[in-house]
Amino acid sequence: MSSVYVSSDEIRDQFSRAMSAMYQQEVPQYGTLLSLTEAVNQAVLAANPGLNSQLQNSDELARINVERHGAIRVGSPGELAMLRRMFAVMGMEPVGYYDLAAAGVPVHSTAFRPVSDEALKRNPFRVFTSLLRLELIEKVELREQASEILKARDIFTANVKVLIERFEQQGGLSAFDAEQFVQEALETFRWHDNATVDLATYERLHDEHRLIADVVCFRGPHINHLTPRTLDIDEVQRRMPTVGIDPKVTIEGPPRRDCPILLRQTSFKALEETIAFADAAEGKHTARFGEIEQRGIALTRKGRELYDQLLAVAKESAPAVANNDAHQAHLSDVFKAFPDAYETLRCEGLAFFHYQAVQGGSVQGPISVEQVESLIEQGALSVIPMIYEDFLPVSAAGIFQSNLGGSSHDHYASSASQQEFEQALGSAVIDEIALYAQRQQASLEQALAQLSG
Ligand code: OOG
Ligand code: NI
Repeated sequence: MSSVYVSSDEIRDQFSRAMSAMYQQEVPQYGTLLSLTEAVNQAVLAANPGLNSQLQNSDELARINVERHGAIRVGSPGELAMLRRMFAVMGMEPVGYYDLAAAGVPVHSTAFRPVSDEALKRNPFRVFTSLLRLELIEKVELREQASEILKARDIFTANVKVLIERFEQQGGLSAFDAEQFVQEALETFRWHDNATVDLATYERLHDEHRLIADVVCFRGPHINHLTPRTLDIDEVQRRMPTVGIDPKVTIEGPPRRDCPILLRQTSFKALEETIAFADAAEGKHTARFGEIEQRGIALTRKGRELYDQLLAVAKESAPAVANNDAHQAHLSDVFKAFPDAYETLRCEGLAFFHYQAVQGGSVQGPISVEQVESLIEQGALSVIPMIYEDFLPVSAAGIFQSNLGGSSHDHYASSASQQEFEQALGSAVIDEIALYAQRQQASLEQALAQLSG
């Protein structure tokens, strides 16, 4: 790509900062949560010099304070396909398929995110993107009405569409165009406190499912949360009430461990906001909330199967009282079956690592797999945990549910349809586990080449 163009990594970095600034203005509690997260991260780093240098080694220290994920929900295949093209300008590709219908939420989702080591280092900004499954609305008339309403809207500005096409034709954007792109793209995610429908229509859709009303009744897919990454989610959860934030009851995902795995998340409940409806009636809508996450090591398919299995065991034997302390104690108990030392995780093929050649080491000739183990023992090769960059369907459902006023809908037949999702998207989604495996393999090959070079 010619240097007259701004890199996609740069555009993504600018966009994620602009989005964060906009959301801080829209939802002041998000700013409070950012400050709390930063304070906790600083305290954790100060108390753990070992963690500090581990994060520095894996290039994560630099990214931790810009790291966020956001979430949006769209209503039609056309919207999803255009979003794919918009995120491509920022070097973000659809990774993973998440079926939420099984958990009573009528959507299926992917995460747009950067995929290469380099791009992730620069800014790992991700957007969890859900497509409403109108076919799951049982009442035919309501389904058709929702579809008509969605047909009438265009969630993209005219200029952003021109700039996306220009990017696709030229293979990049100039600095001037990139700046325009960021501003125009931001419009798609902005909050509007005026609905496109009258109050009665909103209420009918809301009665079917609050999420359907959220997607269908507004001009666009407002960003519904932005999530900073913390190094100690238990501490943030504990401190949330001290800054006036009311967290959801339990932290989603695995329990606290010496070697954190996958992803732990918690959120604060969605705000009730005043809306002007198309018939001039005033009403309330709740959609936007705050969330924090703590990320750990990425698991192989074998590791993921063990995680899913233990999570299911924990759910079946869950304590009657649903408070976080009891929930976490029970999880920790069940997860004793999951090895909690990096060396064991690696040797048992449960998790992914980056390999690095240690300076000064050198080996003659080609290197066999058996030698890799002895190179690690000798200290010529070092291994660094690879961070999980994706999401978890059960946790995501928990985050959704905590913001749907507790009304659960368990009547959606579990009918994952990745094919339909990909058809709407206009491309296949990338298999996240294959991606971690490729990155691990590439790092090993590079390290070995350095050692034998
Ligand atoms: C998305 C909820 C899922 C996560 O981090 O798992 C999510 C939504 O509410 O639109 O954000
Ligand atoms: Ni989220």
